[in-house]
Formats: sequence, structure tokens, C-alpha cells
Amino acid sequence: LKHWTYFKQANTFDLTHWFKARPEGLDHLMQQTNFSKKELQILYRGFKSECPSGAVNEETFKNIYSQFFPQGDSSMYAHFLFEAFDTKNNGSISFEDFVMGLSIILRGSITDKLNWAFNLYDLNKDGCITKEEMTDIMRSIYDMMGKYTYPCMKDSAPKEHADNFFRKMDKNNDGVVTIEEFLETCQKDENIMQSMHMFDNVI
Ligand SMILES: *[C@@H]1O[C@H](CO)[C@@H](O)[C@H](O)[C@H]1NC(C)=O
Ligand SMILES: *[C@@H]1O[C@H](CO)[C@@H](O)[C@H](O)[C@H]1NC(C)=O
Ligand SMILES: [Ca+2]
Ligand SMILES: [Ca+2]
Repeated sequence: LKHWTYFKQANTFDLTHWFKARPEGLDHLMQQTNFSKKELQILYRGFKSECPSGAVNEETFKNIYSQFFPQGDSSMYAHFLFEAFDTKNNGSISFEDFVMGLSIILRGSITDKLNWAFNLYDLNKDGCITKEEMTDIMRSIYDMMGKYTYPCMKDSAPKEHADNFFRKMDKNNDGVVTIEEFLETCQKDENIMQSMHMFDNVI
């Protein structure tokens, strides 16, 4: 989770500003997330130093992201991730959106995490994952990691990864993976649970 380590290193401390504007803010966030007051303060410090306006737009998000993956092109994956964090779908991630997502990723139950991942992979947010969506996600991850990281990687690798995903997940063979299929397969399959850790490294 190198990104969040980076956020922790940021050094402006300006929590009072944000919470003054919403006195109920801190208690509310402590109830909504699994972060302590101290952790929220550290996260806020980092957030505020990257995004003094108090919200992140997609361009800023992509810029921050690209610093972690200088060897590849992270813009597509950052775009998908942005849409998963931007729960109000209005082009801006507030501090609340940010910590809510982060809490699920870092402190949520397995089911919370899987639901979050499903929503990320479901690019058009229509409730099911198509093979095209999975291929696009895989391609964005390969692009981000950089082609040179995988000397033998073929251009067909993202597609093969997506096909493999579908062979495991699409139980009724109707061409889409639903949340029920996703949860059922993930919870039963040790390998998939392992590969979810790949997700830990790129989020
Ligand atoms: C998005 O919505 C949030 C909360 O409703 C608001 O604070 C923010 O200004 C909005 N951003 C844009 C770009 O409309
Ligand atoms: C907090 O943790 C509990 C237990 O793991 C989980 O059920 C809950 O959904 C989590 N909430 C968030 C927002 O992470
Ligand atoms: Ca979809
Ligand atoms: Ca299906």
C-alpha cells in the first residue's frame, strides 16, 4: 500500500479547518469508517496537502497516481479507480468519499472488499461485469505496471486473463458475471482470494 504510506508522509496539518466547517464531521466519520481519530487526522493531513481545495478531480487523481507508477501508464487504471471512489458520480472525490473507500479497502470485511472490487470492475456500474469490462481493467493494470516489468508479456495477456476470470466466475454461462457469482466464487476459491492481494498492491 505504498500510496497511503506516501499520504502519511505529507506534512501539512490542517484538520481544524475542515472540521470547523462541519462540527459533526469527525464523529460522523469515526462512526462511518473503521479509522480512529488519530488515523483520520493523518489521512486528512495528507489529503489536504495534495488537494488544498478539499476535493480531488480526476486530473489531480491521475497525476498523484502516476507518481507511483512512473514505469508505466497508469492513467486508465486511475480513471477506473477514480470512478469507484467518486460515489456521487460528479467528477470530484471529497475527503469523505476518500476515507469511506479507503476504510472499506483497508478495514472492511471480506464481503465489503469484494463488493468494492466488483463495483470497480463493473465499469459502467450496471450491476454486472462483462468480458469487455474485465479485459479493459486487465489491460489498464498491465499498462500501469509497464510492459518492461513483464519481459515475456504478450499483447493478448489481458484478454487471456479476462477469459480465465470468466471461466471461473460465470457459472451459468450467460456472458456476464453478477455480484452473486462473484461473491460465491471468490469466497470458495483460495487462489482468487490470493490474487485479490494483487489488487492490494495496485489500489
Ligand atoms: C460534488 O458533490 C459534492 C458533495 O455533494 C460537492 O461538495 C462538490 O462540490 C461537487 N463537485 C462538483 C465538481 O460538482
Ligand atoms: C468496519 O469493519 C467491520 C468489521 O470488519 C465491517 O463489517 C464494516 O463494514 C467496516 N466498515 C467500513 C466502512 O469499513
Ligand atoms: Ca457492467
Ligand atoms: Ca453469469
